[in-house]
Amino acid sequence: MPFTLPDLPFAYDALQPHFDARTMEIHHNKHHAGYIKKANAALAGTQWADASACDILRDLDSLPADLRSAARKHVGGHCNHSFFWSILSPQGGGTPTGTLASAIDSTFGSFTDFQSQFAAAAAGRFGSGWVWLALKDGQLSIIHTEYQDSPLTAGYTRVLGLDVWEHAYYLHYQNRRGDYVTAFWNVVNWAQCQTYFDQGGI
Ligand code: MN3
Repeated sequence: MPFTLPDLPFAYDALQPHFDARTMEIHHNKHHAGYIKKANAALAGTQWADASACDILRDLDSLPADLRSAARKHVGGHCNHSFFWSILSPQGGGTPTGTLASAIDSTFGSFTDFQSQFAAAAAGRFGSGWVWLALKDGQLSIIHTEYQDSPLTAGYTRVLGLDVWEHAYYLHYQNRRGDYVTAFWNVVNWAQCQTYFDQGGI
């Protein structure tokens, strides 16, 4: 089955005023859809045409070099954005609870310390990429990836992620990436992140 664009679990304007409707619409319906179109074109007729996006990214080195480059960009873009939509919610924000909250406290010091370190990683990501709260060997860490590289390719699983490409914030925040990161905390679906954490990340 070729990849298809997943519906957003909320309306384009549902995350306002934090993420504006026009950005969400273009981000989902143009950018994410574009990655899917290019991923499907690259994989059509190959043995990976029916594989899951995550499986491809976990074993990217098994692809021939010409396909690997396209999959890294476009399957990566599809997988990253599908995850991103899932951890956003109009009812989001607040703080994590339960075992994820405990793990964040023990790893980073406190939730506030975690937020500071995550924001610093987002600010330090030069150019386009993503910042993640990721798991490896049961250990939480903040990592960042360039372009559409997936944490899965580096052996991590994901608990939380933030797209810091300019297309994710430029219409509303222009060059103010820090303000976008601050706004992000108001729309994080911590219940979903807890679900991912419970399963060892996805
Ligand atoms: Mn994006």
